[in-house]
Amino acid sequence: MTTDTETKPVEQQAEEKNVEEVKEDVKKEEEAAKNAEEKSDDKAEKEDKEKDSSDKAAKPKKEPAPPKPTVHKADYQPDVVYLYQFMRTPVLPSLSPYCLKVETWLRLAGLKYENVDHKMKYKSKKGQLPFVEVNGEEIADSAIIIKQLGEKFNTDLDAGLSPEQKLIAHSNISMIENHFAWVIKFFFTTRPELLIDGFKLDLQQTLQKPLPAIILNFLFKRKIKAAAKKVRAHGIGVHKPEEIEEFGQNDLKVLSDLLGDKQFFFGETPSTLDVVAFANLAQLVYMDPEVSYSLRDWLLENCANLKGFCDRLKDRAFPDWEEMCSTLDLNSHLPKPPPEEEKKKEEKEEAKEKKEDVKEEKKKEEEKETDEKEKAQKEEDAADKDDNKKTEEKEK
Ligand SMILES: N[C@@H](CCC(=O)N[C@@H](CS)C(=O)NCC(=O)O)C(=O)O
Repeated sequence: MTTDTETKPVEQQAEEKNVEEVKEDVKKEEEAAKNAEEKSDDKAEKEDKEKDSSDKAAKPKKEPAPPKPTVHKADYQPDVVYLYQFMRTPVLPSLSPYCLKVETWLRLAGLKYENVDHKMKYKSKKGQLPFVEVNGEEIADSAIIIKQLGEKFNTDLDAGLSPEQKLIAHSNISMIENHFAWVIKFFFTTRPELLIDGFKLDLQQTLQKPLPAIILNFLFKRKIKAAAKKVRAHGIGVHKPEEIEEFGQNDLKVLSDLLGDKQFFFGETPSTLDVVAFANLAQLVYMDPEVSYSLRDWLLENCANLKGFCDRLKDRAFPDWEEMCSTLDLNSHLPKPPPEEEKKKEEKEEAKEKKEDVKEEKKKEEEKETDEKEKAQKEEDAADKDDNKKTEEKEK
């Protein structure tokens, strides 16, 4: 009797072994995440208990030690926002509309920020991306990030809106994020090739795992499956694809009519609604045109003003868009340290300038010395002359 293993080719056995190992890793990761969640619940419970007992005792207490920073970026600069998000793609700065929303907002608000190259290792304490760290504190969820950073740095893109415009903004942001975004997620999760080809993804770079293609595909499909479950849980996923596409068209029509021929939704200056609309529409508008996608084609045909709007916001917030998509650099907005050759050249030039400065200084000192010598000589001559004159007068 032969066993199953004996009858399979060696390569197939190796691949299966790899897949099994990855499954084991993924299981471990999931357990670690669960433990972290439980730990954080336990911690909260412990903190509540401690608070209760300290309230009861009501004794004067020692000043508590300042809390230790619980952030990943320990060497942070004060007031710099550290953004944790997904990797760049060759067509879009981020696959996630929530990450693109935060980065676009940071740029329009003019805040100092840096993307942390975390190699897809971290998620927020809420288990998602994006999150930010600022002055040793984590803030998670795109809407909460924008609200809290706006308050902290006194920036509000909506300060110029009337109360009625604020209501319109609120309801449209809600429509985009709680309805339209799920339409897009439905298509991405039922047709993963839309994501892979439409965003020209290299799975090794996207997932930041140096694994064979077969394993990367397995991991990616696993993520897509988990996302598809969420789409069904949202409720939209129970409908037929053509019905869901129509839902998407209806939302796009609302946005297109609201925008009309204005530059941005409320005039010439972008507001938070512009940021949210851009971050979600960009997924359709900038997807590789070679990849067929009927909702994108419908948008371009029937809502041309939305494409113009995306281009305007992109130019305003991302002058380095082409660079970041071609180099996949997370921080193309930051000045680069000079490359080694340039650095050497600069150092040489600095040394040369210093040498010349020293020479000049020496020359000046010598000239000063000569001047002083000449002056002293003159004074001496004058004194001699004076003495001679006095002696002559005495002799007379
Ligand atoms: N409400 C959150 C939504 C963020 C969100 O859904 N993030 C997704 C990616 S688009 C995520 O991190 N999912 C977990 C995962 O990919 O593992 C926000 O606005 O930031």
